[in-house]
Amino acid sequence: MPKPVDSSTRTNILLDGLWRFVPDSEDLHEPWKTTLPGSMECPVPASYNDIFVNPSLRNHVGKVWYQRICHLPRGWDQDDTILRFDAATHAAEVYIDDEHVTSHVGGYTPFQADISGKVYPGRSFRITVSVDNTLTNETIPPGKVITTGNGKPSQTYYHDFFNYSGLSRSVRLCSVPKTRVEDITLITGLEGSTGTVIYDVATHGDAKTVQVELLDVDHKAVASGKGLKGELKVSDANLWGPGTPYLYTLRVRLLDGSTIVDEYTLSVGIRTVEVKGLQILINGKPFQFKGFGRHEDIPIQAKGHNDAWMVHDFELMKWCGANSFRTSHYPYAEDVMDYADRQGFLVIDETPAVGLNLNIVGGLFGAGRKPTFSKEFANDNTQKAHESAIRELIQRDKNHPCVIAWSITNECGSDEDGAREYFEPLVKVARQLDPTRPLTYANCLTSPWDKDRIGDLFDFIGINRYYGWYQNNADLASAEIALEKDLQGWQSRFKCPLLIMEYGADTMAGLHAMEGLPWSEEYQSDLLTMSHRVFDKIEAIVGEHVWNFADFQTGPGIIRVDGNKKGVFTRDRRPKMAAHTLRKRWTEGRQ
Ligand code: BDP
Repeated sequence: MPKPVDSSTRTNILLDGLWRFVPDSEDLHEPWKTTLPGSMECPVPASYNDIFVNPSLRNHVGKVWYQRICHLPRGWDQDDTILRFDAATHAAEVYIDDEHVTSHVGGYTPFQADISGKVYPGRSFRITVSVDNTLTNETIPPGKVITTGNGKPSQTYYHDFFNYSGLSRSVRLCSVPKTRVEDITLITGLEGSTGTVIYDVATHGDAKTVQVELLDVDHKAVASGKGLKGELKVSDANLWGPGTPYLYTLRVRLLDGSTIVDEYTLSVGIRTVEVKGLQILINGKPFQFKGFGRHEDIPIQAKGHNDAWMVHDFELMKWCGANSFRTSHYPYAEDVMDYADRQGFLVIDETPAVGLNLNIVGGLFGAGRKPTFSKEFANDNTQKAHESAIRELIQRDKNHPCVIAWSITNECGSDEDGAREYFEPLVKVARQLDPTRPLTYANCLTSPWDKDRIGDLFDFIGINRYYGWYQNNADLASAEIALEKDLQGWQSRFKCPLLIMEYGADTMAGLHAMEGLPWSEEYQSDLLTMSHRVFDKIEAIVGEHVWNFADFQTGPGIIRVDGNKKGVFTRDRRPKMAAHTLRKRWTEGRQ
C-alpha cells in the first residue's frame, strides 16, 4: 500500500471538505444505510472536538459518524478504485452504500479499501465512516473509560495530550491500474563517493517487465535497473543530509511490451545512519541534534493536518537553528514526513505507545506503585496492538530519508517486572522490519539508569528529564547537580549515545520575573541554559530536543491550565524568551 501519487497511470481525488456528521447514539440503527440525521457537518481533515461549541461533543466517548456522497468519474472504468484514509483516530469502520468494506484500528496510520466493483463510473455512491476514540488497556495508546458520578462515561488516559479524534488527515479516492506497484522498499548506502540504492518492488497482478530508473533533480536518469529487485549505483552521488536535502526520484514502470501499465514515483535521499561508540553518524559524520519534541496541535483544527501551519512551524524551527525533531508521541501526517525530507530535517519517528507506565504520577507525587506489565494493564493483547503499531509505522515511513531512527515507546515503566519480556520481542520485530535504522525509546525519570531493564536492547537511548521543574523546582543550582549525576549514570552504564528527548518548564507567556520564578519566561530560559551547561559536559550526549516546540492542549487536570505550557512558542506560535535563548545556542554556539 504505497502512498498515493499522481502519475501517467494513477489519479487521485481528495475527498477533503465538509462531511455530514453525527455523534453515535442509541437512536441510530445502521446509520450507513441512510442519510445521517441532523444538520451537522464536520470538516475533514480536522479533529472534531474543538469545532463545535458543545462540551459533550468535545469530551465524547465512543463512535461518531461521518458521511458524504461521491461520484466516480466517468472515465474510471478500466482500473481499480481504492478508498484511502490517511488516518482515523483511533478505530474506523467504513461502508460504501449499504456494505461494510473495511475496518482499522490504530489512530495515526493509513488504511484503505479496494472498492472496485462496488462503485460505478458516472454514478454516485455514499461513504459512511464510524470513528471510535475509545482507549482501553489493550489499545495503543492505552486508556480507561470510567463511569462518572452522574453515570456518564468518561475517557481517561495516561498521556499528556488531549485525546483529539476523528478524521484528522485526508481521505482520497484513487484510481490505480489492476497490475500495479504495491510496495517498494529501499536501502541507500555509500561506497566512497558512489551512492547505492537497493530496491525491492512488490506488485499486485502479473507484471511482465519492471523498469526502474533513478532521476536527478533535472529529471535525467543517472542509474537504471530491470526486475523486481536490484541495486542502483550513482557515481559522485549527491547526498541527502541535514540542511542539504538532495532528493532523487525513483521511477518504477511496469511494462507490457512498450505499453506502460503502471508508473510509480518515489523521492529518494541517499544517506547513511550509523551508531558508532558514543556517536550517531549521518553520512559518516557525527551529528549533533538540535530541536524539539512536538505535537500535531493547532487551535480549532487540533490534530487536523494543515499545510500553512506545517510550513510555518518548520520556518520557526529553522529560525531557532533546529535541525531535527521527534514525532512525539505518534506518527505525524505523511505530508509532514515528505516536507521534512525536502527541508532536510532529521526525524525520530515514534509509535503511539505512550502511557505504558502506571507509575509516573505515583512516582512524582509519592503514591503507591502499580504493576504496568500485568494481565490488568499492558498484557499480551496490548503487546499485539503495540506490534501492529510498529509494523504500520515502519511500513509507512521506511523510505523517508528524514527518518533516522524509530522510537518504539515514550516513558514506559522500563524498571518494572515484565518490561524486558514485553519489549524484547517488539525490538526484534522492529529490527526484522528495518535492519538499517537505529532503535531508541524515551526513558522516564521513574525508571532511572540503575533500575532500567531495557536500555541495552536499543542502539541509543532517549532521556526525558525535568530537573528544575518536576524535581528541584525553583532551585536550578540543585537541579544542575542532580541532572549531571543522572546523565553520568546513564553514560557509565550503557556506553551508548544519549539523546536528550525532553527537558523544559511550563511557562506563562508574558509572565516576567527577576527572581527565578517558575512559570516566568526568565525561568524557562534559565532552566534551558542550566541544562545546556550539563549536556555540554557529557561526552555521550548527541544533542537535545526541548519539550516542547509549542504549547499544546491536554486533558483536564489540576497540573494543567488550558493545556501544557512548556512550549518555546505559544499555541499560536509566538516566541517566548526561550526561543531567543535557543536561537543563540543553536545558531551562534552560545550556551
Ligand atoms: C513527559 C511526557 C510528555 C509530557 C511531559 C510534561 O513524555 O508527554 O507532556 O512529560 O509533563 O513525561 O510536560
